[in-house]
Amino acid sequence: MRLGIIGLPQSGKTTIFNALTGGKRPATSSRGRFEIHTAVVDVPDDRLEALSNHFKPEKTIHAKVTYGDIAGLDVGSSTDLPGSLINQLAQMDGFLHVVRCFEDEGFPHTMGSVDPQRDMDAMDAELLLNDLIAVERKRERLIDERRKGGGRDKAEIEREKALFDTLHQQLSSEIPLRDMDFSADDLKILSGYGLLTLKPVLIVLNLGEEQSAPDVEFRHRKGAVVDIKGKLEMEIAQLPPDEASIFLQEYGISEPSLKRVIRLSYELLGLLTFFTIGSDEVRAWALPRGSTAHQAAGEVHTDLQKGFIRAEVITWEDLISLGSLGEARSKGRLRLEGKDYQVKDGEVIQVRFHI
Ligand SMILES: Nc1nc2c(ncn2[C@@H]2O[C@H](COP(=O)(O)OP(=O)(O)O)[C@@H](O)[C@H]2O)c(=O)[nH]1
Ligand SMILES: [Mg+2]
Repeated sequence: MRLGIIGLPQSGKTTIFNALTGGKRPATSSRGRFEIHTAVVDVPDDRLEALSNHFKPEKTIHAKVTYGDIAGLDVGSSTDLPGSLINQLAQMDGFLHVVRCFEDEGFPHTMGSVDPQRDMDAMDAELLLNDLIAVERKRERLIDERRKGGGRDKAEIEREKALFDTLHQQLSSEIPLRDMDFSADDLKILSGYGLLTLKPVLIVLNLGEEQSAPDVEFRHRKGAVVDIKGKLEMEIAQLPPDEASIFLQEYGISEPSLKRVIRLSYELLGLLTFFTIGSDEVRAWALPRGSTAHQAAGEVHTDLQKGFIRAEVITWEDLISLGSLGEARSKGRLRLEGKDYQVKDGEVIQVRFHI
């Protein structure tokens, strides 16, 4: 799962990337220049910690999210976004949109004043415009295709045309595509187009040290807003753990602030977590909500999916209170489920398979 960190130049993208990843990239802004840096982050999970404390495996492996710090996205320029940038954005599963709230005279805002609502709306509009252009191009291609004939089934072309007409209508009324409800078939058609406003977004208000969150209006149905003291959190993320906890106390920061952003972005992507317990390893896995036991097996290993017979399922709490998979099995507390079983968040899964 890949999340792109976007925002205006100097909004604090690199700073927040460093805070999330414990990284040390210099917080310089490469204005106007497209650049991307990525890092993989463990998703914090108290349930995994509990399982690990209980089973004491050699290895405890977290579910992962990849963050990309994407520089070079600006608003209000008269030209289209560069293709290489759009390509990168299109490959993301969702966005963290960083909005500058901090005041810093050393780094004046490029628009002369700090105004979170203005910046947030401007970036939203930029992404929307980009989708509108893409949708218009697609409609023209469909009209061409219909005129020439001979290729695809006519009804199929008409169906796509109708879909893209609806998108066009929505975008023209400034509604991001993520706020629409699509059928699974429509989503399948759209999945190849990398439309940016279809992707989930988490607005991250980047606050100064002494600041509390300003009142901004997030005008859309789907998405969420969080605030974070970016620079302070980055500095803490780079301290050795014992110094970090002293620092946190001094500033009265509840530790989970970073954790909260990571977990929220995970939820935003519509993921659930399931666990596997091996002889030497306790592991958390990410899976889109609604996935089946068969898909969960495939996430762990293709052999498990190919040779899938049954899944043994139990909640993480029940497993801990019963003590072990063996105990749970002998007490008849491991549920046997088939291929199409929908996995639920927090379940421990053991796949029975043949090779
Ligand atoms: N005072 C203050 N400065 C910040 C904060 N976040 C970022 N900055 C500063 O703003 C400048 C731009 O930040 P950077 O992360 O490079 O922004 P980017 O261009 O969006 O990647 C840097 O000098 C940062 O140190 C913050 O929360 N408070
Ligand atoms: Mg940067």
